[in-house]
Amino acid sequence: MNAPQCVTTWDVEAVRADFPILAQTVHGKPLAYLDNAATTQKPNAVIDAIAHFYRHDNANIHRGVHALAERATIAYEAAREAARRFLNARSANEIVFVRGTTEAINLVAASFGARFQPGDEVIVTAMEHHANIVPWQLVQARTGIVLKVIPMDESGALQTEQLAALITPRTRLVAVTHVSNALGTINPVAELIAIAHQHGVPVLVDGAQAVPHMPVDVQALDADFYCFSGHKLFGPTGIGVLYCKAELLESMPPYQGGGDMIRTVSFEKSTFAPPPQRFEAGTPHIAGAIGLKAAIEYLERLDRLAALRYEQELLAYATERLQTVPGLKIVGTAPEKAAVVSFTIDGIHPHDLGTIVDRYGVAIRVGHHCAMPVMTFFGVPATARASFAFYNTFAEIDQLTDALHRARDLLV
Ligand code: C6P
Repeated sequence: MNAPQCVTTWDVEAVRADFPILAQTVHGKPLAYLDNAATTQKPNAVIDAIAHFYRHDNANIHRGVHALAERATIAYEAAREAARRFLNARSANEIVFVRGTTEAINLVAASFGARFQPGDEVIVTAMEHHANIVPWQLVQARTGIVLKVIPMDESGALQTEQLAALITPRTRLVAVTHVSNALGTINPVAELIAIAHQHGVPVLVDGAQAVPHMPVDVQALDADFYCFSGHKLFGPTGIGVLYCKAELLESMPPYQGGGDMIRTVSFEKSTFAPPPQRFEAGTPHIAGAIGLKAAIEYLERLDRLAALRYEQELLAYATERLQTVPGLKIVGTAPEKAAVVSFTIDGIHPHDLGTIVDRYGVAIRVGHHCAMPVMTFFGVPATARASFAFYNTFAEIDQLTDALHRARDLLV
């Protein structure tokens, strides 16, 4: 298969110029950064926004009356509005800033989960990241809830039709990943939400691997909770978003206590601020929120549908090219996939693969990808994973394929 260089109008070289880190060599080879599901690289717009904040506006928010405090507060709240726009939430009050997807789910588990009773049920999918399994197991240990799992088939596609049968009058939440980080599977979340809502059950969507690839509209999905991490969206680490429908968020108790989340405090009793402040105790990651806003605005300047089409071409090309490597098996072949390819090569441990391709300038992730139940399902201890962003190129896929051929020559 020849690289389909001209299929889309996507100007990948122009986009790459926005990401200074990409223009480097590693071990004397051009860097091919194919570990975007772990974290994405940052455009100049994000780097500059963070530097600008610390150079000119740095102050704590919501507390000061001085000029810098006012500027920092306005910038932080503008970031909330950008996140609202990005997800098409109805109100900025439905946007809670958190450290990332992991903290978002832990917040929901601790706060919304506080109402669960022994025997109540939470339903997840067979392809969840540990971040959407372990918080529910912590609730389970405290409260005695039951964790149920929607199965997937041998391709890694979710058996969506199984959901209705798993729901009972005790089901309190369905918590599903939008896109699997280990397999790339895109789950039909609109359909899952519709099924759950027919039974009056709210739905949490882990959007960590979805938002970097596709536009998301929480109102169109009718998601009750939706969360993502800034660092996987070309923004900074340590900042993320939990979207929650206003009426649900209003009904939830605080997650952490401290400054900036209260209305009144005495030694006898405290009363709490309304959402989202109720859920943002302490000084938040102000610069992170400002960097995330810059990332969102950067994405808003791109043609995201063209980016998605381009990534799908990268996925098709990588799927074809990688299969020229003898003994290579792709793990996760669902019909609907984001640009993620997990694979094994007979006779080579994925960690050795990762180390060797790094010598050829190629960055991929190897391991269980914090999705051990997925590895167990496919009967492998680990996989190698190439995950793409809209700044990757067909030439980088060739570079990966060549490096894998060499690894095989060396090790098998
Ligand atoms: N997946 C990966 O390499 P945090 O760490 O909180 O930003 O995101 C956690 C998380 C939650 N859900 C999904 C679907 C994810 O993919 C991740 C992070 C990275 O696949 C690191 S393990």
